Amino acid sequence: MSLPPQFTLDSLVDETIWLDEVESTNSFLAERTNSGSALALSWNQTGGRGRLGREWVSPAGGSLALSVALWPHLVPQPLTPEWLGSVSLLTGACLADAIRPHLAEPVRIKWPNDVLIGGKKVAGILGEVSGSGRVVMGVGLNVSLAEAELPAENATSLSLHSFRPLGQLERIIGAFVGELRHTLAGLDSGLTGEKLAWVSEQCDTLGREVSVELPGGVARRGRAIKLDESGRLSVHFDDRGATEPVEAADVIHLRPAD
Ligand code: BT5
Repeated sequence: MSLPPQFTLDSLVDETIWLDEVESTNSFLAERTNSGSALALSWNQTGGRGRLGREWVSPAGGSLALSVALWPHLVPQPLTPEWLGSVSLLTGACLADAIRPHLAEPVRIKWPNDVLIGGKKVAGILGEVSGSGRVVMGVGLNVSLAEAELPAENATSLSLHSFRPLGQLERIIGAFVGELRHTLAGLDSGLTGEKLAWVSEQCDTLGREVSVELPGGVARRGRAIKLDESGRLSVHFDDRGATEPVEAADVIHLRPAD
């Protein structure tokens, strides 16, 4: 890695670990006993995990798996669900912000954990807490996948847009990790003020008609109104005529005609 001085990864985390092959960079960091911050990266992740037991597919060499074991001094004790929810959202916002200067197209986030280009998923985020209380945020980023290599219908990759990987990817990673560290400082009080406004601005879900798929398979339609201080999405549901916060769910963006 030859990052510009302000983005030197070694100055941002205690350890940077490139892995030739790994089952899951999240599991790798969660299982380590070191207590500092760390970044694990691999171009060859063989058993990537998504949320709710789903699979994350990283075709070798074209999709980057990276995980950050968060800086212990920035993680509140005890951990609260509000803080964790906020950090997952912020991680997506930090990544989108780091990618944006390198692309001509808008880069947006989708609640709760996707980064989108042109409405398609270029990255997914998985936040986990290990048995020892270590918080690991994982990112799967599709970098140079060709159309035929995309592992899911609504997927895209950076190089299918105006992105030319060499050199820029290192800057994106450095800017992402630096921004994440900066953003986590002072988050104890929740996602408030400028941080909430900053994430909301980037969130493509807000203002849209959505279908909210709740655990258990129930889907409800409504309009996404706002994000709250815990990173939850407030939805005005058509069936009840009321606005309610949603936390563990998937959201489908519906076009006006749906
Ligand atoms: C996510 O889950 O989007 C979180 C993905 C996190 C992956 C990273 S890689 C580094 C770290 N180590 C891990 O083991 N995991 C993390 P979810 O919202 O549940 O989305 C999963 C769904 O996205 C799948 O069911 C597919 O439909 C789709 N999908 C799978 N692979 C994809 C890809 N490469 N690009 C776009 N979509 C994909």
